[in-house]
Parts: sequence; C-alpha cells; structure tokens
Amino acid sequence: QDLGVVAVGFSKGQPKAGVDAGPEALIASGLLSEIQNELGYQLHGDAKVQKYDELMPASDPDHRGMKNPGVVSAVNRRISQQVYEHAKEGRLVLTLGGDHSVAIGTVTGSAKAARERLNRDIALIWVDAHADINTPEGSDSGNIHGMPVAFASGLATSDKEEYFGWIKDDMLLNIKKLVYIGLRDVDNAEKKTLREKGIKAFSMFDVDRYGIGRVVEMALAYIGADTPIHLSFDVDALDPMWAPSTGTPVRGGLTLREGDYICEAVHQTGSLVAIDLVEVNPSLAATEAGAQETVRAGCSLVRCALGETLL
Ligand code: DIR
Ligand code: MN
Ligand code: MN
Ligand code: MN
Repeated sequence: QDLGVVAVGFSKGQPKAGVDAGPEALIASGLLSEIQNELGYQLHGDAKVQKYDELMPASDPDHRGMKNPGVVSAVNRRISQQVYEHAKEGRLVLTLGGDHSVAIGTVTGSAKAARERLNRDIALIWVDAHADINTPEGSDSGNIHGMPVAFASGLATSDKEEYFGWIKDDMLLNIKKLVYIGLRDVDNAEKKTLREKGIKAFSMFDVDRYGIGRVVEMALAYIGADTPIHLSFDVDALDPMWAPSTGTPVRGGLTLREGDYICEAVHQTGSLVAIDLVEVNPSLAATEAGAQETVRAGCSLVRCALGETLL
C-alpha cells in the first residue's frame, strides 16, 4: 500500500521547546525504514522533517487569547494541503508531530479528501489524556494544541484568513463522527462542550470499567462500518510510565499494550485513512532512558496502526 508521510517539526502550539524534535527522533530510531522494509509500504512525501521556518510571520501577536496564532495557522494551512494531496491519491497518510495543533491541518486535509474521493464524512478517533476542544475564548492557557478539535470541527470559527479563516466548510469534521479514548484531564469549558454536543467519549474510567477491548468495540460500533477513520494519537494518552517524555503528562493513563491494542483494532477495520502521532518531546524526560522509552512507544503505536502485530 502507498503511505504519504508528513513529518512536522513544529512546537508553537504549546510553550515547551523540543517537541519539534519528535519526528526526527522517531525516524532516527528506524520507524520509516521499518515501515518500508518490514511492513512493505511504498513511502511518499517527507523523507526529511519540515520545520516551516519560512512560514513564520515577522511578528505574531496574540489574537483572541491564542498564542502564536499566525504561525500555527500558516503551518496548519500547509499541512492540510499536504495531507489532502496524499489522501486524494488514495494514500494512507502518516503525520509525525510536533505538538497536537498540527491536527488542525491533518484532520481538515483528510476530511476534504474523503468527501471528494469517497463521498464520505471521516470519523475521528482522538486518543489523548486531553480533549483538545477548547475554543480560543474558552481556553485557560491560550495554547492552540488545546484547540485543534474545536477548529477542525467548526466549533471555533474565524473570518480572518490569517487566523484559521482558511478552513472552509468542505474541510470540517462532522462532530457526530468524533470519538475520544483515554481522557482524564478535561477543562470545565470542554466538559460542558462534550455534554452539550453529545460527543462520544471514553475516559479512563470507561477503560477501567469495560476494559480496552469493549471500549474499542463500542467506539467502532458508534462510528459504524465502512467509514474512513482518521486516528489522532497523542502520546500523552499513555501513562507516563511508558511515555514520560511529553509536554503535559497525566498519571493514570493507558498502558502501552492498551495503546497498541487501539491501533491494532483500528488497523483491522481496514478503514484507516490517516494517523497522527504527536507530542513526543525527547528533551523533557528526567533521564535519557525515559526519552528513549517514549520514542519507542511512539514507534510501536504507529507500527501497530500499520498492521505489524496482526497475524
Ligand atoms: C489544556 C491542556 N486543556 C489546554 N491541553 C493539552 O491548554 O487547553 N493538550 N495539554 O494536549
Ligand atoms: Mn494530550
Ligand atoms: Mn493532544
Ligand atoms: Mn493538561
């Protein structure tokens, strides 16, 4: 199968340096060569990590409380186009982040391509400790990596081209096709949104209550068969025991096996059209071993989503 690779060395959706080195670390540990040589995918796209320095505006003042709004918007506009171009060729698209703001681009790109190519709405499975559905006005932090679902679904809107106004209706996620897994640190404004919009969410409480097998089964049943699936995996969904090297770790998360299981089960549907693996920040672990563990966990999740572990 053909795989489009988008490797995004970008960190401006949140304040901590180093997450821009995530894709390099994943690639250096052999991820892409394994995908090509062992899993047999034909790779297209970024052999080298893109930093998008040329898209940095001369000045980038806060806008509606958002930090770095100009550059995050411009980079995501580019990512959206790249993902769209791969997806419209029928390629499965793998995006390596970077902070989770990059999903504004990935989700809008795959939503548009699926409408054109398949005449279908995509489903989005968002695996994360956080809901990332803050609007600019509802956000306490102003960090755009806490807002991608709001922008990609049209819950947050803008009439300014340079501040996400480039997101058109045909790029939007249908919010009824959104499912969360792994939530455990959700802001009050986000909880209100989840309730009011009736968004399907499986928190860690549900993982404990039902087990990961039934949670994934319920998530896939909600989405329905024959729906193109975009999987957006924030490595902080995993417990810090397996993924300590990330910007906003939250204890009480998924085991690596549970994370891998989600990816395997999604692969098994045969409906996967895109996967994002984000928020690996190799410079944040207390030890070098912690950084290596996190990179290895990220590689494992991606390989599972691409079918490595199924017999
Ligand atoms: C928080 C943290 N909800 C925010 N979000 C994080 O800043 O909006 N997302 N860490 O990954
Ligand atoms: Mn998160
Ligand atoms: Mn996230
Ligand atoms: Mn947080």
